[in-house]
Amino acid sequence: MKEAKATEPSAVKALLAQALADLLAPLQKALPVGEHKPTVMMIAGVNGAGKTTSIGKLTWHLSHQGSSVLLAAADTFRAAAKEQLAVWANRNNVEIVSQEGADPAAVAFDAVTAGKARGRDVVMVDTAGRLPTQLHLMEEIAKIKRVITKADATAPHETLLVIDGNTGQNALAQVKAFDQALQLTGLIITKLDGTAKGGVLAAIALWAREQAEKKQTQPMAVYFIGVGEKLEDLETFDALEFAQALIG
Ligand SMILES: Nc1nc2c(ncn2[C@@H]2O[C@H](COP(=O)(O)OP(=O)(O)O)[C@@H](O)[C@H]2O)c(=O)[nH]1
Ligand SMILES: [Mg+2]
Repeated sequence: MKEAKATEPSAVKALLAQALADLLAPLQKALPVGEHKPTVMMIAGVNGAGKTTSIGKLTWHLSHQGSSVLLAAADTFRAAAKEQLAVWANRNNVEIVSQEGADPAAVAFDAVTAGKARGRDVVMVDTAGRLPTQLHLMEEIAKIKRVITKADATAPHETLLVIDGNTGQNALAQVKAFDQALQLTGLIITKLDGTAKGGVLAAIALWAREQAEKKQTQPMAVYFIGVGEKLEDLETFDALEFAQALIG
């Protein structure tokens, strides 16, 4: 502020938004689709974060870009979960792989195998919600990932964590725990259509930068934000827009 001789509140706000945008910029990346056929994505997160809804919206987004999508109902804990995903599959007019009373890893395996056999561009694997403290469930989701790799040695190509934008600082703990279990490649932040602004993303960006430096890798991406419950309510992440909305 001294350097820019900013005294007006609006000028200070703009500088703050720019500083935040610079911090978030490395997270802004386009979701790569097309390098692998199928591109296999698994979607993880706590209960109610918006995993299934985001898969529905992402299916719409990718279909409109010309990709053929296959969904895997690997949330086998609740009968309703499969039906919920089937509703999104119907809305998008895409196929879904599910099994009665099956093991989630087996459903994921079948879906990846079917995606290859049917020549689909994208396979998305829905999973049951779980808390990082439920260690047996964290172990189970790591197993789902390993079994996906058995169906396709290069898969999963994306391992995404869905975070509810209302979560606050606990979101960072979620990112750390799911990353440890799954080596996340990206995030989707949901419910940014309400009062939530997703400020915790600043802490996540700092952590992601540290991790990337330590491991000499690219930081994980924030691919999309959820801004409602309809098919079209998914937007690609824009660091500057996000920062400006946060500063207000
Ligand atoms: N307003 C709003 N609601 C959302 C958004 N994403 C998901 N939801 C709602 O959050 C609730 C939980 O979503 P769901 O996809 O079932 O979560 P899951 O348990 O992670 O699969 C549902 O009522 C969704 O309609 C979003 O971006 N905005
Ligand atoms: Mg769900």
